[in-house]
Amino acid sequence: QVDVESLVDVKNGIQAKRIFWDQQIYDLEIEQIFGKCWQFLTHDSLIPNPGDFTTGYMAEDEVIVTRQDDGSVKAFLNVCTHRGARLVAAEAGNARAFSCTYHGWSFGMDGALKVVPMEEELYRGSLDKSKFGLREIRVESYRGLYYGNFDAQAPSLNDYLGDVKFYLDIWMDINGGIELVGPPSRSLLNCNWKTPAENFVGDTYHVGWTHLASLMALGGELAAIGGNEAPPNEGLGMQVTSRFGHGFGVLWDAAPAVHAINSKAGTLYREWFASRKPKMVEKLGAKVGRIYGSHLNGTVFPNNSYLLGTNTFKLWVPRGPHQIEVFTWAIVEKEMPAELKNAVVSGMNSTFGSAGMLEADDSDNMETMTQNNRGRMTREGKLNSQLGLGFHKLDPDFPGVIGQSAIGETSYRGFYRAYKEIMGADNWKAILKLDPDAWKHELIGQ
Ligand code: UNU
Ligand code: FES
Ligand code: FE
Repeated sequence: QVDVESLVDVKNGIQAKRIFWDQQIYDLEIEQIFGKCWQFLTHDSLIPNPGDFTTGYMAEDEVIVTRQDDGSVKAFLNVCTHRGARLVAAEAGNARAFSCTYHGWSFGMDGALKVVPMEEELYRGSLDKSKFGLREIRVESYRGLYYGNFDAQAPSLNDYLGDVKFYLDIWMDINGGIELVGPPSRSLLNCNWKTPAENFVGDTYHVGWTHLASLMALGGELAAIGGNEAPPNEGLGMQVTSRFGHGFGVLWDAAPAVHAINSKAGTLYREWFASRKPKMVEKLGAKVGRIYGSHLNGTVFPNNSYLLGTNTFKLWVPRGPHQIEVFTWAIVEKEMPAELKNAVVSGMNSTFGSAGMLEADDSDNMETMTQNNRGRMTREGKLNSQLGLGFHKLDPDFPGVIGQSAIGETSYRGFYRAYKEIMGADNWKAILKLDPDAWKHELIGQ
């Protein structure tokens, strides 16, 4: 039995260290978080045509996502309804039907059970095929991104994204939108899924320290913060958090600042932002339009993270409490010329791909944060996310709760506030009954 109340102290910015370790907490997360929240599946650009499919995971459940003849997208458990073997082994492809490797039951792209070998002769009319279609999963999309949800009562994806849609639109909706470039690289890390999710939601503190050597070697402007010789000035950035835990950090005007100043990719990328930015400013005003061309690090709760500027798109798939499988795609803007798209993809791979320099920098921290909880004294400990506590504001131009500095833990606190609420709730109805502004007061403490 998990005492959810004891896991997170919202007011004081404290979490129990055992959230990275205990099997019972993990089991409750599978029910409460992954059983109720929207989980990333795929993007339009990865399954453009009827019959296209991709396979993946919603937490530990294996899923297939298929493009229908009418252009819509459906998702199913990737599990044969006969004796339960995995249905599709391929990672992606185009198909008219899926046949199980075990006895050959075959399903259409719409999930219906179509063909049962020797059905007449063996079942003699006794099998009701209409009752053995694939188990369908609720799917909704936002700006070409598809997410799945196991809970019919969950709010729409639109309502779930809430305040962060405003910010996602700045890079997903204006101009031609984005594409994800696959197939995703996949790698195993021996860490709890929340260690990278919280890092991407709000950790700019580590950038100049953990990534010192990589930033210097890469030779972009961000090398200037390497070593943390002085705190960044107040104007360097901000953090944002929202009701259901989604959040991000901003480094103003620093989108391409990881990439070498005089490299071909760096030059193309800087020119791209310089040419597109004026349109954004015209549309959104100077204050909001500045988000475009800034470096963003964010997480869509619970386990879907992204970096804009470094253009990595991540899914941290849990594999028990102490391991994840990382899926990494690259983000490109649709209207970028092919040469720039290629440069962005290769820049992403050298920074945040499976063998990327910054990915490797982070991995050791994620793994020790998890594995040192083998120690019984260690896991009795606490985690501190008090940076910038009390230094929040509401801003009429920026939805959500704003942390007023580039380096702070406002979006950590927002992430864990939502985590606690969803972990402890009987169902979505109970969560949605709450005053829709109560979360802000809880975070800001007034
Ligand atoms: O590691 C990160 N989250 C990061 C790296 C953030 C901004 C720039 C580079
Ligand atoms: Fe942050 Fe040690 S200084 S985990
Ligand atoms: Fe990092």
